[in-house]
Amino acid sequence: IKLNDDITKAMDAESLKLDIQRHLRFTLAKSKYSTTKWDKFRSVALTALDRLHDRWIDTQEHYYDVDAKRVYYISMEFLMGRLLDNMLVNLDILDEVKEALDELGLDYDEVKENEFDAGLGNGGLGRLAACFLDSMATMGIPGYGYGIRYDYGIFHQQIRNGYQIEKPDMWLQFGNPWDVVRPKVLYPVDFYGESVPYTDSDGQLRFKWVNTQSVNALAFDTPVPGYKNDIVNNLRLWKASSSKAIDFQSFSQGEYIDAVRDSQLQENISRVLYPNDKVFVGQELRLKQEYFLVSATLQDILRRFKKVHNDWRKLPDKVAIQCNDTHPNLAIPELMRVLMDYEGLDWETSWDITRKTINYTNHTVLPEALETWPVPLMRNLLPRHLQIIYEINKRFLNDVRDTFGHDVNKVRRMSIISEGEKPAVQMATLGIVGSNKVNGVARLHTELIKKTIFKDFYELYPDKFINMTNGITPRRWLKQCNPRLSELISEQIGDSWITDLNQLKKIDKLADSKAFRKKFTDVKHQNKKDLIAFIEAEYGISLEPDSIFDIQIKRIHEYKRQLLVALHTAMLYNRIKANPDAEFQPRTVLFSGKAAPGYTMAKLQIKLINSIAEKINNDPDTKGKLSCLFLENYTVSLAERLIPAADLSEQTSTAGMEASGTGNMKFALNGALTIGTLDGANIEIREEVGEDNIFIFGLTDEEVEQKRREGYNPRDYYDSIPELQQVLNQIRDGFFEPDEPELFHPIIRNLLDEGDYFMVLADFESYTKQQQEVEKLYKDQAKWIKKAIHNVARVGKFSSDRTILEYSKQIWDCEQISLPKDR
Ligand code: DL6
Repeated sequence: IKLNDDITKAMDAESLKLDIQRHLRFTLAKSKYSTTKWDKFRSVALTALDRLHDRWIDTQEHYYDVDAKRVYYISMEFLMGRLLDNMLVNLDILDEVKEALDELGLDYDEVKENEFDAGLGNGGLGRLAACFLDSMATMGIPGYGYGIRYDYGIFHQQIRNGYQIEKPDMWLQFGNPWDVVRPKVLYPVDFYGESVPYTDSDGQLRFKWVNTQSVNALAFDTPVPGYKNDIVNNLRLWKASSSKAIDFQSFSQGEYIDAVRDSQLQENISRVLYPNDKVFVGQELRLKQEYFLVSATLQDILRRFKKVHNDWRKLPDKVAIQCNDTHPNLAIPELMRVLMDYEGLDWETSWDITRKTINYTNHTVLPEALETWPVPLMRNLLPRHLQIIYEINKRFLNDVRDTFGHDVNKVRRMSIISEGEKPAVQMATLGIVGSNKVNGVARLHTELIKKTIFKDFYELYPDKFINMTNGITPRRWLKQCNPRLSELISEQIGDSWITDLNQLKKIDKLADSKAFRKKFTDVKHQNKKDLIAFIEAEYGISLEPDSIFDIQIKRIHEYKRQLLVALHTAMLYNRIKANPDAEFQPRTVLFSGKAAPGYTMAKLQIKLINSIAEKINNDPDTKGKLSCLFLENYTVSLAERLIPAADLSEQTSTAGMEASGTGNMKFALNGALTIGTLDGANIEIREEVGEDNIFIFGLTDEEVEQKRREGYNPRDYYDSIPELQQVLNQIRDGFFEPDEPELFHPIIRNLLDEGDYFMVLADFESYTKQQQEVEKLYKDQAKWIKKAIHNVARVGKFSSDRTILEYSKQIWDCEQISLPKDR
């Protein structure tokens, strides 16, 4: 190989080929006999990194040069998925890399399969953070993601005999090719100890946090490129590293295990992602993780600020912090602590700076998800923070009394510390009191938080609450995952839609063109065939491409109501059995999603879906008519395969319970029609695509509330809907699980005897009626495809670029930046 500097910079296929070969030989030291698949992937990743690092340094230097206001997105979760495609697309060298690999006798699609998904998140909240990173870089927002580099991300799900089994996620087993360790970016994070008062040289009462135990946070950086704009932002993830590698005293006494045990325990902080979605687990290790993230991140942010500024009052002009849910809300007492205890500022100034700098996003109204840390736990782990929180609360409640008078109940409801037998710190309240803006993630959700969980606070601070409807990045969720549709669109309207998704409106009128519809249909058909081939290879099941691909993929949770889809599927099966010769609209029902390991009901629902699927798939009467499959181990990569092939997107949550949803946006953007409730962002999707182009069913959030108030009896529905009764009886009597006939009794009890909290039965009839409309429409392919095209054309609003620009203008008050041309 002839080496010259330029091959690390040039973007043509020939140079890329040379760089890939160079990395194989000189970085990885592999011969043609020893090269593995992983090496091939890594050498391509390293080739991309050569180009990324250059732009990364330039971008970061430029932010200093122009003294940019920076945005810090702090999140316990970043569900990044695979990065290779994204890096190459945003660098605009995907085609060249494909060509280079082709010349080397390698297939790009095979090479990219060797990357592990970075699954450092549970679901929507973590994936939103990942979409936001892409949009911040693409929109020229000086954004930084801060999170934890878990050794183990979301568990690997296996389905064995229909049950979910959790296995560790070994994403780092060969190392992470994308990140760069920064051994010198290492901060101590303290825990335990006590807060002691002293008087400073000015006679001021101050506090010192002493006798602490300390862990180090070590930085790992991943480049985050914008789309074709040379900007490369940074995702910094912290790994816990022991402050003393081994205890030399015990080591020298030969107690080797004891010597390493302590350091192991300290490093457990970043060992594993908590796999719970929407349920608060009040474990000390989780609180440690949250503080670990916040402390290291603030030290880093403030160090960067201090490099060029010496007036702390300027902090809100140069720094905006966004807390992704309440998990990082300890940033509020932590910033107060640093400003007062280290920088010597007074309370009022520190409070003013803190409140102007920090913002908090709420992602759920479900009460069981709200974080409330027991006071004794926090006192033990973070005594100085608890003291600050008490002081914040004292002052805040004085304001409440000043505004509302001595309304004892109100004061109790609004207190940051809930009193009673088990006093606890209310992290959402802390977030509201200590922040500049609080936002919900879809219009209905924001209205609901103002009316329900945060009602008192909305009365006190009406201007603090703001809506930021979620979005998804068009790079990953259309350009990358659906290259056929992307090319078809670009062929018609050019490719400005990639960074300006409203441009898709231009294809709206093409719905009337037969020729365009034909091409659109072919794209969907090919995508379905790709998925069919994948499923055939993985599961040995063959699917019918002309059937409706009816897909529900998301975390398994009762409020999302996978059960509704499962009951409907079982009902369709009964219809086939009752009338095997009748005409039947073929349908393929696909599910995927993980249940929290301790969520018994959700896990039982997975088993039920698998039992129903088994019955259907093994019955010759269903052949060519109905198939059902639960795909194991739902990941970002699996979503990228499924969404482009979908005809129907299932968004069936009980109205009022899904804050936004983002899967709903991904499906519509890829030409699937939605069947959904008036919940979360479904409402805004309906508004955009038009009510003729979406199947809405079920109770509204207000009707749900009314029914709950007035008394809801699910048995009324069981008694009056024969097909529903039949399915429920079958489940109860072991029809789908003859060897264990009572297995699903808890599900039936929950629906019929325990009040059916999520109102599955109340919405069943309306859902099945809309499903009939689906079938009717699907038979008229011209009409169906027209509506599918309208969906693609009209969902531009749901680009995360739009969301990020709204945050930038209305919350962060920061500018879009572009790099100088002559850099
Ligand atoms: O905002 C992102 C995402 C929404 O789209 C989902 O509707 C919502 O359920 C999810 N919320 C959470 C909250 N978990 N906790 N805590 O994951 O956020």
